[in-house]
Amino acid sequence: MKQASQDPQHSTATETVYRALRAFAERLSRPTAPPDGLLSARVIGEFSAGKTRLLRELLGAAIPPALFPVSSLERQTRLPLEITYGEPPALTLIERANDYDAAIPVETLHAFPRREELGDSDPLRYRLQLTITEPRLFLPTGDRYGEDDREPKRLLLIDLPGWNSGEDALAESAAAEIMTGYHNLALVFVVAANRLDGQQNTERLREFLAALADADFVGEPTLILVITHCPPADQARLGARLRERVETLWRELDEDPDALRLHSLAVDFAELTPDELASFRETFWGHLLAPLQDGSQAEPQAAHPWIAGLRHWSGESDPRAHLPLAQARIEEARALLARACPGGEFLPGMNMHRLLGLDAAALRERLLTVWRRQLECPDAEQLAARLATPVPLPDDHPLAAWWGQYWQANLERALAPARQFFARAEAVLRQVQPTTSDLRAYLAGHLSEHHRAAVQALDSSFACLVESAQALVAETPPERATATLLSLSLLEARYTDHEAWARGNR
Ligand SMILES: Nc1nc2c(ncn2[C@@H]2O[C@H](COP(=O)(O)OP(=O)(O)O)[C@@H](O)[C@H]2O)c(=O)[nH]1
Ligand SMILES: [Mg+2]
Repeated sequence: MKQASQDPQHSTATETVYRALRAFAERLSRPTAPPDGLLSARVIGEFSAGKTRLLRELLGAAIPPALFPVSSLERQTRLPLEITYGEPPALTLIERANDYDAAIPVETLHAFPRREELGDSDPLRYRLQLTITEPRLFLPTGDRYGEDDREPKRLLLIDLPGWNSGEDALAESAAAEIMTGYHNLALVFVVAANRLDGQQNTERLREFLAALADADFVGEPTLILVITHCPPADQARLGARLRERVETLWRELDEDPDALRLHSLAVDFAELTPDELASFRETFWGHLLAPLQDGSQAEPQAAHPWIAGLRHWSGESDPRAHLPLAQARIEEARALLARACPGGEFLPGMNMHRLLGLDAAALRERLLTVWRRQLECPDAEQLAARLATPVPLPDDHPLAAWWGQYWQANLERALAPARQFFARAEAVLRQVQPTTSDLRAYLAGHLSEHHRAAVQALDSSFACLVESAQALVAETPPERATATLLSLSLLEARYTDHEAWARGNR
């Protein structure tokens, strides 16, 4: 075995399975972008409050530096910046007035545009769309909009132009129109600590809460308050003060205080240690995604991100659907081989004596007819079809490598000798001549060894695996079936390698 594993030309079964499992893991870790959902989380606040900075701090590692949204004291953000899941990361100018409109790509951008580069694109019609590979923007069980729709969707995180920038229609338009989305996960209100008491911010907060009360949410209306530029010493106090103010405004709107999920986070991004930033991120994402966790105990979002993907396999893409066919092929091959040689004889009851008087062609005809009747198979094509390796999984299936390199390769190894045996048997039967003296001995001499090899190929540890795997067909959930199948394949490969090693050492 040692030698085999050092020789790249001759990799062991275990190495093959490991490689296939790595390919599987890689594919699952990079889900292809699902369609846009209707679900959004909007980040709003005054110009320069720290909205863009917040998003950068949350997503930093996932954003390619060139596409980094500009966060500065200049009035940069004029168009809404929509951030969502996509591979590879890209920045695109899109036309999309409402979250429920399809995004029409206008231009691919290779760097975050300066304000003047965007010309006079109407912020009520155009957005910048930044797609990044942040798994939290990938909603494996959908956007919770339709009752039954559990198809994966992507979440839109939207950085809106701030108010107080003086001239923008968007920033200054009515709260209801821009501050809330069509279907909201949560709203994020960002305010700088030293602007907490600003008259305009309080006014905006009131308008904004009124809009929030009317908006559609996944669960309860959820508001996350983020106070930026906030020195640690003031964080608890200012956080509490803003909360109280929101609660008061909420009551003044005659809204039920218990119906608002309110979170407040006070932070100074410039002062965060890496650990503090990590913990800020966790807290923020926890608050933001909390509404998606509710009422979904059966399929927790916190579960392994692959699970939702695996649960999505259906029909032909569900590997379980292919297990019975593999077992059927193996059984069919065994049955055909048994019929080929009942009681250790290839054509029992047939001998040259019974073929007396036939010329070579008639003799051949007769033997093939008897042979096929014995096999219960009318012709060679059908025989080959019954022993064919089933079709592969589509190339884009995450299990395609494992399926092709392990499952199908082993199934082929199990079935090919049977196919070869039957092809050979046909050829051997066609060569029987009127002068052949002992049919039984002739057939045994030409076929016994191949028959034995074909039977043996079906008596493998892989064939055992296929048989036990049938128990997985009815097993739910599918991810468990897949996990079991993969573990079994690794065990089987190790066993096969050990066997080969033991044989070599005998
Ligand atoms: N020191 C410090 N600077 C911040 C903080 N939050 C934002 N900034 C800076 O304030 C400026 C305006 O922030 P930006 O995110 O562009 O504000 P926006 O207009 O709301 O998007 C930028 O230079 C940010 O880096 C913070 O918590 N502490
Ligand atoms: Mg900004």
